[in-house]
Amino acid sequence: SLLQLTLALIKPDAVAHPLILEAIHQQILSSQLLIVRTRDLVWRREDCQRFYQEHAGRFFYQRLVEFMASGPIRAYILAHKDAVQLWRTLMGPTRVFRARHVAPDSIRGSFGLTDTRNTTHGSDSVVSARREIAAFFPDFSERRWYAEEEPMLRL
Ligand code: DAT
Ligand code: MG
Repeated sequence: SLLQLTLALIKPDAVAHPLILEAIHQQILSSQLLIVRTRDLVWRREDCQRFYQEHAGRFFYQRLVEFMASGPIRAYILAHKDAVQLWRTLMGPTRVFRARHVAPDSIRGSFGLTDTRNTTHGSDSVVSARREIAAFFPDFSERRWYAEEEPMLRL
């Protein structure tokens, strides 16, 4: 079956600490996820606002936008037959208290600081993954990747 793609982000709180950044990167490498593309950047506030549009109006929206634009982040396109769910499982629950109790060995359970500064992002569906990948990797053609690269990775 076809490999699925997801967007993963390492957020400013985790990128700011080289050992945590490295630990998360190693968790990706030692998982079954394949790194398709990666990129380091600082996000413009307007791009954050657009990316998190679904949360506009929530009490944490402003805080979230400020935080995500506050320093360098790392973006990955990851592939696996169940990439969306696998990466979300590795991350653990959104909120830090729950992450520490329900999934203490997950990335958020291990390194999350608060409900906002929770180390990582992962797309929540194949549909949002497509939109989110396009936002971070405008030159990436999913169609070409499925035609030219995916068949090789699946061998
Ligand atoms: P996820 O990142 O697990 O997909 P989400 O889409 O519900 O979670 O929210 C996006 C981000 O917004 C989340 O990673 C951190 C922030 N956030 C969510 N709920 C929050 C809350 N109750 N308090 C503070 N920040 C929150
Ligand atoms: Mg989400």
